[in-house]
Amino acid sequence: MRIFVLGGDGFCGWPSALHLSAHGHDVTIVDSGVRRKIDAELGVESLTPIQTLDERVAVWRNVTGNHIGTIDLDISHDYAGLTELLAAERPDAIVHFAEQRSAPYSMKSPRHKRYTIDNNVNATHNLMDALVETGVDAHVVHLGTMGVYGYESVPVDLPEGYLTVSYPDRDGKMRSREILYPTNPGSIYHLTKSIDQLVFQFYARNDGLRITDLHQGIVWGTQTDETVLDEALINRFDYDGDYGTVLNRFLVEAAIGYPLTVYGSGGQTRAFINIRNTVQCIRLAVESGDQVSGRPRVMNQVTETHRIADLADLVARVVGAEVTHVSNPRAEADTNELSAVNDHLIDLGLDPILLESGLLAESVDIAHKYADRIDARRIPASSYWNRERETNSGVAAGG
Ligand code: NAD
Ligand code: USQ
Repeated sequence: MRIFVLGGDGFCGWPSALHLSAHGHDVTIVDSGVRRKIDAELGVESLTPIQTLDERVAVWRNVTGNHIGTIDLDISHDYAGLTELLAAERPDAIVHFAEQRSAPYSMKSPRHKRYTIDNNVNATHNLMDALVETGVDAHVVHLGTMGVYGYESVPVDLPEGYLTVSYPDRDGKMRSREILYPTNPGSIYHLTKSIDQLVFQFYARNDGLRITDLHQGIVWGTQTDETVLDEALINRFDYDGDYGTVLNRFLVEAAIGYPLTVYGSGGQTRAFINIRNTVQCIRLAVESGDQVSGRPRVMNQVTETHRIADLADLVARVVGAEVTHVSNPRAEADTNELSAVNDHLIDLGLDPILLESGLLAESVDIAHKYADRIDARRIPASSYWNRERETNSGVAAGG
């Protein structure tokens, strides 16, 4: 298939592009490079030394003989460029990773809130609008997030996107219908994924666009079968207070003897998935596109759930580290339960890699190998959800 990977220079996009290419697909990466500019803004670098996108695809070609095209395009602001590209190339499928994906970055300041809304909502809407304008019948596979469901400790296994609700009509007769699961986002970033869902619902109904929305959990790990083929193909690994996700942060912290930063009680339960499973799920979603018609297909892209405090204990045990509880910069439930159905992807062939698989050792090795690239000053959180959280952190409000 001819596949566009929007955001294909990022942490999930790069290994997904390689995986799709390795499986015989004709891949083109579309990326504005904004994530690398944000690294510069924050004064931080990936733990792993990532090459430029041009170097990466050249090495991939040398190693495998496969060509991956690259297009430098901001899909949120260059609508004309996007329509021209779609009309010229007419892809069969489009994987849409191209959004600002950090919750803390989205909450840093009024500017960061507006940037995240502007970038993410326009990216998704421009893509829908451009598909309609050009008449390209590409299946869109979008990365959503488990966070759209919120963390309310409901005593159910979260369904995949839709909920059947019953309510009395004005004559008291019970009616029933399926609705999008009520969304309860915990950050501006998560809010954009909630808005994306409504955009998809509209364009599927109004224009018959074919869309799969993957509600993915927190991704851990770095390498995949494809990125290990050459050091120049290595994947990004974020560890800073804005972009580092919790398990990868704990591994880096352990590698340099920095006490593991559990926010609050650590009673928050979250969903997780290994990056090797991410790339597999993307391929399974793309290759099953002919099953998608009518309303958007929603699949929960998760393999397990864990309490943050348990993860810290696990890393402390495996790597040997101290655990510390710091004041939570985020306004979120201190404790919650979470369980989610993932039947769709399991039925398509997802083979879950669980934390106990031994792959943790791979990330530990990477953290140790590149430990001299870690800037410990970038580890503490520097983004607060509201004034109260900032005051509680001991940092002067506004500072
Ligand atoms: P990332 O920041 O590493 O990659 C995103 C890529 O998109 C970057 O290369 C960036 O330059 C590009 N991009 C952003 N805005 C763009 C625009 N307007 N035009 C063109 N390119 C643009 O993020 P990631 O971790 O790879 O996440 C990819 C997607 O998966 C995101 O939508 C994110 O919300 C979702 N997701 C990620 C995780 C995770 O744990 N990393 C979990 C669940 C969902
Ligand atoms: N946390 C800590 N210590 C840390 C970092 C985080 O205790 O050092 C806690 C947070 O308070 C939170 C949990 O760990 O309760 C998860 O935080 P995270 O930064 O790992 O993940 P999150 O902000 O939810 O975002 C990440 C990705 C995002 C994706 C989301 C999937 O950055 O793109 O959408 O995971 S999910 O969480 O399932 O919605």
